[in-house]
Amino acid sequence: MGNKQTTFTEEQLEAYQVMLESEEQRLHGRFRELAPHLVPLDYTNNPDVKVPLTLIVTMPELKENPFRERIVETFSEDGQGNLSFNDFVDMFSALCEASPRELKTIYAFKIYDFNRDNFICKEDMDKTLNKLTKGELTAEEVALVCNKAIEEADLDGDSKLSFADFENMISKAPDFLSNFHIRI
Ligand SMILES: [Ca+2]
Ligand SMILES: [Ca+2]
Repeated sequence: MGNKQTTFTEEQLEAYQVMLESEEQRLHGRFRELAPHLVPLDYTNNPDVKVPLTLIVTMPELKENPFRERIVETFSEDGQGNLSFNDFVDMFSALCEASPRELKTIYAFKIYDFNRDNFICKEDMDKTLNKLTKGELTAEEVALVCNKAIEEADLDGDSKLSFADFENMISKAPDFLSNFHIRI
């Protein structure tokens, strides 16, 4: 006797699989159009191909984003800013609107942590602010805003933001993650 519940679940699973596959194909098309001379059409054997940062940041989804280089660097497994197709898929799935807030917070922290010491310090904050304001503030103004932001978010008083400090800060500013929404 067939079990209806199981059949239904299997069908759902299959539909989900098909959706994932077509999504991946779509992303692969986007990946390939960035560097048709590098990326083979047939991806079944998962070839070791990487597309350089300079090409990735030209995508319309990224080119207006002040953090585009940092975003790509953060998802680049080789640390040089080159993206494999897997890195590319990870980047767009982590930053899409449907991605969980916790995941976005983790990546936003990595993106802001320019010197990768697992803290957001004044120096990181300085770079962030300069990117956001496109150099419209004077060095003095930037320093003032950085100090203020760190002072407010720094829960343990070590003058830099740990992930816990950062998480707490973000929970109070829901718009904060909007720089990290990317629709592809
Ligand atoms: Ca840092
Ligand atoms: Ca702290």
